[in-house]
Parts: sequence; structure tokens; C-alpha cells
Amino acid sequence: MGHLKDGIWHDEWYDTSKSGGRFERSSAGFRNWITPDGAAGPSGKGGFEAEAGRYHLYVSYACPWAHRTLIFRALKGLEELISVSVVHPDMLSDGWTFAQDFPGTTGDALFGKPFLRDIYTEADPGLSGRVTVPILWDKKRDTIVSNESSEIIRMFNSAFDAITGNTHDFWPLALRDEIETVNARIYDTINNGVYKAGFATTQKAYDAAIAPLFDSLDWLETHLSENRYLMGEQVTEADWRLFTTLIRFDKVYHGHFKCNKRMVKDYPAVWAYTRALYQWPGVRETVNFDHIVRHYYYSHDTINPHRIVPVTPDLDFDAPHGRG
Ligand SMILES: N[C@@H](CCC(=O)N[C@@H](CS)C(=O)NCC(=O)O)C(=O)O
Repeated sequence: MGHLKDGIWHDEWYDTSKSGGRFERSSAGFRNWITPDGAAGPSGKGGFEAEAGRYHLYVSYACPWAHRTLIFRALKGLEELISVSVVHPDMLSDGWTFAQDFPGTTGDALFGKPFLRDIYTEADPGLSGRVTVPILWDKKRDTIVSNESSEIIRMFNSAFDAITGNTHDFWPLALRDEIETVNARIYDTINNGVYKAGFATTQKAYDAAIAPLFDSLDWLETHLSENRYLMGEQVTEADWRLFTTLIRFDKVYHGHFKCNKRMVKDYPAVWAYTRALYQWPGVRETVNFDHIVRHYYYSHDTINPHRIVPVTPDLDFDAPHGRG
């Protein structure tokens, strides 16, 4: 685990000494957009037009942010258009690697490189920054389009519609303001909230993360008892962004990140909602619990120094959800 400085790898864990023990996620560096005609998106440069076979996704099955992009690739019928490389679940002193001694890994399908950091330096040999998944790579211009999952899913939502004919809209214009509001709360208190609890290095930082996390889960239980999805009757990106944290919660975050006040399965509506999303056509195939459980328990040696990978609860995600 580390980061690149001027293109050189430095093996260092997150430094929480300057933030009172709080984990602070750094922002992604590549912010271009694929658009139907190659026009520049809301940020970054233009020139990335939607084309079949041009783009490649680097993901970890373990990572909730990368998982969003795999879900959108499936929901939007992009599997044949956008190829994928899957890293090894262990993220140790070399960061994410393309080792292939774990089922489901693919190696680096484009360059045959050993490490994910090599993809970043391929785009920019002097790069400084964290080496994160997901990465959306452009095979034509040989560079990274984006390494920000929240933006990659919005590209996938619409940029390729004219090619695929799939016009399902998970970010509908009429709901955008409401989606942004819900996304902000869920990102801060749940998606990133579990990380803030788990990576906290002071009691105060942990306490500050855990209370809002469970407040939000309590709120979700009420909201999802009255509404089928976060926005009511229509499934949107807000649901898929929430799902990738809920699906990991009982097996990993509850124990490993000390989010042990309650489990998702203790919240009847949230648990049924999680199963309903899991059972959505194409989604089950994006969930790989072997990678998820192994990654967290084996990679975070500041939290779990003996790297014991525990047994996790048997959960029947295929049980009927009763939510229509
Ligand atoms: N803003 C990024 C965050 C991605 C991210 O933090 N990914 C984690 C894996 S879950 C990672 O690769 N971490 C490696 C590191 O921080 O060095 C996104 O949402 O795309």
C-alpha cells in the first residue's frame, strides 16, 4: 500500500497524524469524460467519444467504488463494448497487483504489467498520487480517461446509448437535485462512513464516524419501509451507490471496520432492499465475496496485523425480498 511521487512508488500507509486520527480520502486526478460525440464533459478535456471496443476498465471486485462501475457496465449492456481487467484482492506493499494466483483475477489484459501503478505511469511517467481502482483507460489515446467512479457511472449511464440502444436512465433529469442530496448524505456517512470508522486511529475520530453511520442506517430503514427505492418507485444511481456498501456490510464492515452496532440483516427493510438489488438481472455476477472478504482482512495490516481471514455470516442474498 502506498502512492506515487514523481512517478516513483513509496510504500506508506495513510497518514492520519495531521488530521486528528481521521481518514481523509484524496480526490481522483483524471477527470475526463466519454461523451457521445467526444465533446468535453463537465470537467477535463474532450476527445473521448463513445466507441465500441475503445475503452478498458481496471477494477477490483473487492472495491465498492470499482463495483459501481461494474454494475453500470452490466445494467447498461456495455460488457461487449468495454473490456475489463481484475486485480488481485491483496493490496500490500506494491499496492494493487496483477498477480493471478486467486480465482477471478485476469492479469493486465492490455500491457501485461505486474502492478496497477504501471497503468498510472503509462499515462503519465512523472505522476504523483494514489494508485486507486477503478481506472477507465482509452486504448486509442493511450491514457486514463477517469479514475473517479461517480463520474464513470454517469458516462456509462448515457454516453453509449446510441450504440447499445439501452436507454435506461439511472440519473433522470427531474430527480437530479434530489439524487445529489441523498448521494451526499450516503457518501459521507455510509459509503465513506464505514472507511472513516475503520481507518480511524483515535477514539474521537471513530466516534465521530460511527454515530452518523448508524443514524443514516436508521433513517434508511424508515425511508425504505415507505419507499421501494431511495427516489420512490424508480431505481436510480443513488440506489446502486448505496448497494455496494450494503452488500459488503455484514461480511466485512461490521467486523473489520468495527461497525458493529447492528448488521444490515437486522434492518428488515434495508436487508430486503439489498436482496432486491442483488437479484436485479446482471448484478449478482458483479458481486464476488471471495475477493471482498480476502481483500479487506488480508490487506489492512494496521487493522488486522495477523491477516487472519475470518469466517463470515452465511447470508441468503437470493431469499425472496417481497418488494415487488
Ligand atoms: N475516488 C475514487 C476512490 C477509489 C478508491 O479509493 N479505491 C480504493 C479501493 S476501494 C483504492 O484503490 N485505494 C488504494 C489507495 O488508496 O492507495 C473513486 O470513487 O473512484
